[in-house]
Amino acid sequence: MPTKTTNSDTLLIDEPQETSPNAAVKPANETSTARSAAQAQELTIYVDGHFLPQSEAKVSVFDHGLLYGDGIFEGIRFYDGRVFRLEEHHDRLWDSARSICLDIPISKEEMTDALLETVRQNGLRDGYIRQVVTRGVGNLGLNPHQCKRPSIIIIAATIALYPEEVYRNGLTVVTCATRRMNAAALNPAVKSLNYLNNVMARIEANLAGADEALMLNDAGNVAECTADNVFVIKKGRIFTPPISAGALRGITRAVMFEIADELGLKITEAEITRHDVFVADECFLTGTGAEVIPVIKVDGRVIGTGKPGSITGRMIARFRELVREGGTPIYS
Ligand code: PXG
Repeated sequence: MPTKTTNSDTLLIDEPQETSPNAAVKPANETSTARSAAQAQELTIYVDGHFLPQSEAKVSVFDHGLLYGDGIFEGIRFYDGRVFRLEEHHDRLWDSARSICLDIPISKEEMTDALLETVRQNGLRDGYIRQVVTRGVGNLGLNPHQCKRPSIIIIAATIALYPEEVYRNGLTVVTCATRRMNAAALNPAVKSLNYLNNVMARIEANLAGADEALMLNDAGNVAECTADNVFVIKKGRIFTPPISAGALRGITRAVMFEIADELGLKITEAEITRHDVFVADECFLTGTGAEVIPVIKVDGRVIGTGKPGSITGRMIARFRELVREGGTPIYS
């Protein structure tokens, strides 16, 4: 029997809906009202140097990003009019690009300008940015040599967080059978548009009625969750899998090391087994979407007291302060 879940996604982009094609059967005045209401709700999207209403923001069906998942992305947050850790996200985007031999056709400075302008065009102060670079238009063969120019897409939207009670009560996680990709097949450090490995894991979590899936690597050790890094706490010490275990070099993960330092706590990168998770005093996940979120049950085992632990609480509290300190100003 599936356990009750929070029934929430890490990332619930508040996407304005397009009018249904069936709207045409409505009386003329109602139709035009519906259409203008939908247009008023439309986001402005950046596509290859143009700012377009979302209904016109399109890429070719011959784009290899669609045909093969050939491309890369970043998910970035902004808080109170400032982008959090933009430089780190761009460094990772450019590293992903280099790794897959994709030349991003604009500079980091130009990308920053485009990204800030996209947020401004949408008049947002708090939200989430999806930055995508596709391989571009090619032919139906997978060889990218025909793809002459990568496409850049930037979407800025509001984001629905997990409800606040989840941060107070914690998540339920299950280990999934889908293993995190082996670095020799496709290095999980590349934030590629091919997220099917994670999607399959996420489906397993859904089928099990859990909030997230714990992904193991080929050796059977903990790698990460589908869009989050994993931390466990035992006797006041914090542990997280090393990058070599198949964990993404998460930007929120790196912030945890900074916060731990500040709080006089130690994070050790170590091989973590499911047993280590089961017997942990506390467990939490980190990611741009989820931020820092407690886990209270894994594979039916209650973690610690079954309530988010005190160290997790301190990490969350400091993280929430930190995201409002500094950052790249959007409106200045
Ligand atoms: N692991 C994986 C596999 C990820 O994709 C993280 C860990 C956390 O990294 P950051 O840098 O965000 O702390 C990620 C991040 C999505 C989505 O659409 C996924 C991520 C980020 C934003 C949105 O679910 N992945």
